[in-house]
Amino acid sequence: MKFHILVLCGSLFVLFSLTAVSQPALTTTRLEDAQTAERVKAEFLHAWSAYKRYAWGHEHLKPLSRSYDDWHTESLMTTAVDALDTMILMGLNEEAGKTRDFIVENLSFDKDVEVKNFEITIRLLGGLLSGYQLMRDDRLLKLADDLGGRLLPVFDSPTGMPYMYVNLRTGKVREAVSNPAEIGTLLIEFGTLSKLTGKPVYYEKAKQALVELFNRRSSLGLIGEQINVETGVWVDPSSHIGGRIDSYYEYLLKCWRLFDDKDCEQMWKESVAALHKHLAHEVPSGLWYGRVDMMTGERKKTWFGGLEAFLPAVLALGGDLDRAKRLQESSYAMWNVAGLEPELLDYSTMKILNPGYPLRPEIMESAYYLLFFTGDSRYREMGRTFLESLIKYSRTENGYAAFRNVETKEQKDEMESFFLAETLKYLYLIFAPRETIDLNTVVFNTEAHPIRRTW
Ligand code: DMJ
Repeated sequence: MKFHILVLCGSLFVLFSLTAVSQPALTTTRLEDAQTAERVKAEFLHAWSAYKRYAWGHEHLKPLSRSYDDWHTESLMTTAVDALDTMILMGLNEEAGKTRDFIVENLSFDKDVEVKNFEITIRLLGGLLSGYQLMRDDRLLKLADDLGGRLLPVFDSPTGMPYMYVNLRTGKVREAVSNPAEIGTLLIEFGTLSKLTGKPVYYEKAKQALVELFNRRSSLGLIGEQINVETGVWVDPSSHIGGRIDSYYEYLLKCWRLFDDKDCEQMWKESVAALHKHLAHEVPSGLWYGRVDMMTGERKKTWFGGLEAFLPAVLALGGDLDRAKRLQESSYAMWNVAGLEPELLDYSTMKILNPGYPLRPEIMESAYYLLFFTGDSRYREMGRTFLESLIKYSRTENGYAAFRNVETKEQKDEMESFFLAETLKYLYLIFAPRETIDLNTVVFNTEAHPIRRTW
């Protein structure tokens, strides 16, 4: 059964081709959910208008000091590009049209700045590509192609695994000690760029990086936290699903689904089996995924945090609903220790180790995937908890503020672009009609930019 939804987008229209899945049945959205979706949209506009007022054209809003923060000496407009497709999904078409016009008229990558390849790829390249697919505006693809070409020198290492930094104008690269997330979270964006431009080089380079990393797994099938891309030697053997590793696993599964890439399928299946065997940890408080040595499998830490909370989404997408549900309950328990999510928790004691919270989206993302694949209203309840806590503790007069300490609720003068690109997008999708996005045909990159196989 096929649905076609026409979304007016300024003078353009966007065609979403959605294939309904057999389970669970599409349900009518209840009035309460529709009202909550509208509320999320209003909160998006509250944060977005503060960005426009105090940080327009810059990287990020600083909500407490009513100023902005740039990553480099010249801005790459990260928040504007990152937030563009959230506006489209929320039906804020006029605002999206204006933002798109501002981006194409003002954003240039011909800058003498040294950027972090991973962040620029997932936020800017991903945002431009999804914007292009949703708005059908060739100028966005042209910008993406220009950016992709400027990032390519990162892959010129002896192993083909990318350096961390590159100068957008000179192509000079730096920093050989990298990590699986930064090496292996590139193929959705570079692969899509190849498919849309007809230039195979992007796909080939990002795929080789992923395979080179996978090939350096231990005999247990595990990878570590840091590796030297020149020598191929592991620098830190700590194996987990948190920061520096997380989205490597996400992209193995998603690249199989998006590109029907059989190598990715095989790498995903082997890797996730090793995670279940060596990292999964059943303790009285539930199922968690901790930290082990990649070579020996010896358990090192009972740590889990906000970044780790991505895994239920990926497990649900891969069809493992049982583990996904149990792990999401653990993440929810972590959220409820302080009524906001800590960056790091010791799950053997339920004590918070790092009390920061930069407004991360992973726990909402997992609730959304589980809601989509199970239809269980439990995940809407979780969504309500997340939303209420954010409104209560994080909302400021001018946008939303991150936290230095979720226990004392001390705020931090920071609103990362992923709050608009991801956190509010997934919260919105939890309450919006289920058919807004079909997770069977749309693949979100790790920054929540929806990519469809239009090629
Ligand atoms: C985002 O930039 C992405 O989701 C990335 O995969 C992890 N870090 C942030 C959100 O936590």
